[in-house]
Amino acid sequence: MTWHILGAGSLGSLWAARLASAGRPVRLILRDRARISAYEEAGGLTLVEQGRAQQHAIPAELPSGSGPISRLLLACKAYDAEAAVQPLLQRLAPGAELILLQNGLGSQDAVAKRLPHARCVLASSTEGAFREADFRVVFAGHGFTWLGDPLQPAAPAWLEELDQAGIPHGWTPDILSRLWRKLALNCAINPLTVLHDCRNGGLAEHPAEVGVLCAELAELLERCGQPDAAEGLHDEVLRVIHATAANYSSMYQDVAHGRRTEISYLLGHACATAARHRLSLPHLQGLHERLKAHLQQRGLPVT
Ligand code: NAD
Ligand code: KPL
Repeated sequence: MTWHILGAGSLGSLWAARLASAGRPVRLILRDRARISAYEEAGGLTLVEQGRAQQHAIPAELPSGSGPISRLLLACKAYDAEAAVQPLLQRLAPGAELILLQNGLGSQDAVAKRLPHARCVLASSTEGAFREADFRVVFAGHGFTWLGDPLQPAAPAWLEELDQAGIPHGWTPDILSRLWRKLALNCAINPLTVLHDCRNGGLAEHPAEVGVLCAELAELLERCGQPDAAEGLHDEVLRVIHATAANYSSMYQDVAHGRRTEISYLLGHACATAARHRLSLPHLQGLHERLKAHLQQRGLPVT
């Protein structure tokens, strides 16, 4: 079965190149004719691994292309996900499966609501990749991708294809817990690195601020039925700060490059969930306000 991949960015290109190298049929879905022309001019996707570049001439098509789609990897940013699936609705075959690779929470529900007849598999990834140029992606760090379907615990047969493609992954019956845990880690670290203008390790200078955020995030996770995601959160945040001390967080990099952030699907989602549960989390809400003001000052979207 063909893997349709929407989003030839960092993670989409990584998956596309690995699946194509393993002999799986892959087709990229690019936004418009201009992107298709640019792609053709580039001669395909280039993946750089350990300094070695390899080009993959994977066929590309428009969202309005003609063939049915049975398996779709949605590899765009959370804020693009709902709009990105809209033009594909007519093409989805009965029983189609989507893999939603978005970080944070909120976009997955928005996509699933538009596709009541498709299976949505959610993913939470710690793989690292970045775009060096258009259609040229650098594999930046080994990670792992958790996959799961909150509505259907049985693992799909195509996981075997991920094994063959060398995509490190695991199937979990509790993907929401994984997504909440990552969201909490990202909320405790990423906004503070932006506001303090520092690498992850710089947060070691702000232990009280980190501690109080972790306590509020753990309270939120408990209240919204995710006690496992709350377990040992503060310790893990400290461990990640230490282990990734030299790195700039993904949100820091987005802001530094003048790119839109996924704030609405991280802090925004956490604060909206707290409000729905009538939970007062003053530090988290204050952080959200400070981050929005910071983004606004730089002309970046606050959603
Ligand atoms: P990216 O910006 O590199 O790539 C997204 C691609 O989607 C872009 O090429 C964009 O043009 C394309 N796109 C957006 N809307 C589209 C549309 N309507 N039609 C066709 N293409 C469209 O993003 P990324 O870094 O690969 O991130 C994807 C998701 O994975 C994010 O939620 C991110 O937080 C998460 N993630 C990324 C990494 C990483 O290392 N890059 C690691 C873990 C998680
Ligand atoms: O995932 C991250 C990111 O930068 O987005 C880490 C390294 C965990 C920091 O939150």
